[in-house]
Amino acid sequence: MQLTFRWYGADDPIPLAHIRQIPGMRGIVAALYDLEPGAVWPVARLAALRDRIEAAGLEFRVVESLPIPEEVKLGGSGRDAHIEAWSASLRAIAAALGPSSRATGSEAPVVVTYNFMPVFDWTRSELARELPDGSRTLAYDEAAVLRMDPLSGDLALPGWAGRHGRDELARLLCRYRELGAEVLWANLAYFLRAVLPVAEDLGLFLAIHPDDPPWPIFGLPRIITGAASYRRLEAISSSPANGICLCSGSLGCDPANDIPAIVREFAHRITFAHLRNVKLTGPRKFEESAHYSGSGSLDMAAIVRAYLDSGWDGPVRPDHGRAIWGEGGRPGYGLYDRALGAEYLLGLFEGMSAGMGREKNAHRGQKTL
Ligand code: DNO
Repeated sequence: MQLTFRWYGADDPIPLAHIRQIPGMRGIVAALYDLEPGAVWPVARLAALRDRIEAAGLEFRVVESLPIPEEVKLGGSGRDAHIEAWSASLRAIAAALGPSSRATGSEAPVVVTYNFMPVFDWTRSELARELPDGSRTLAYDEAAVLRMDPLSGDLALPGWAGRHGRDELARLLCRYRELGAEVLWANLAYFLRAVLPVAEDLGLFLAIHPDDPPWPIFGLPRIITGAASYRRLEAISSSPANGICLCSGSLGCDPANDIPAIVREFAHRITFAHLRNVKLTGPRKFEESAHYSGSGSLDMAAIVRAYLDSGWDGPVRPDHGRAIWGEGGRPGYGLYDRALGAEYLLGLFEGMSAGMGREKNAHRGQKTL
């Protein structure tokens, strides 16, 4: 596996040099975050980002995310032009990072993460809940979310830039509520049938992020919620580019999702692994915990075991961290707790893969990670 870390570019208070000091850290997960959904990404800006990351001794092979305009998800009249623009950004990504770019020394495939969540990306009701150990974390309580009015203007969601004005947001919510899950699926299929051949030609791998949390919110449909969704996704296209970003923390909020079983069933589709824990505190209620199994509800060792048993290889990132040791900054995306998470994951992978390869390599004294 390749250990990676999400970095928000020039706006990120965390220097690349600090990320470089996390043992085993190999790659940066980044994007052109200042560009609006629908904009074509310029090759020169991607190349500049790549150069900056490489100058810090890291590699840039994973894009998260290339956002999809609402008109595509809604199946609106302008969708073809937006899909063409999205494909043009794929070409730019391939030119800057892909096999046709200058030699980066990396053989790792280039992955492009996206999601198909209407309007809001990941949603929480609290951004800084204090835990008994004094750290602060993101939390979700369905009852609190149901009391929120997304039109009130003061909704502070971590994954939502609030880019729509009140009237536009009201129109969007209305259109999605009328659309329903089946049409959203049809619109995803339409999108994938257009972009997968482009990605495949360019040698890129897409990675759809699950809906977080994996159930409808504010009456909006959400469709990437567990194993059944992945079976349906695979039925749309068997292209190798039709990949999954398996986020243990997002799917793990629903206790019906057995993450190790999902990893085993879909390892061949997983192009990017987000590994984080979550503590379920009641029905549709959870707190983001530290990565360690003992801190949350997921058995992280069983999840890593499922990846290793499946012979899976690919980019992995620690996901959200708590705010610890007085660190402020972007909710979920500080340095310290994610670095602890990275080391914990590295330990699980190293310990288990050493165990698995011991018989094979013991006589040669080889490292097996
Ligand atoms: C949250 C992230 C998501 C993810 C997008 C991918 O921390 O995992 O915002 O980047 O959903 O498109």
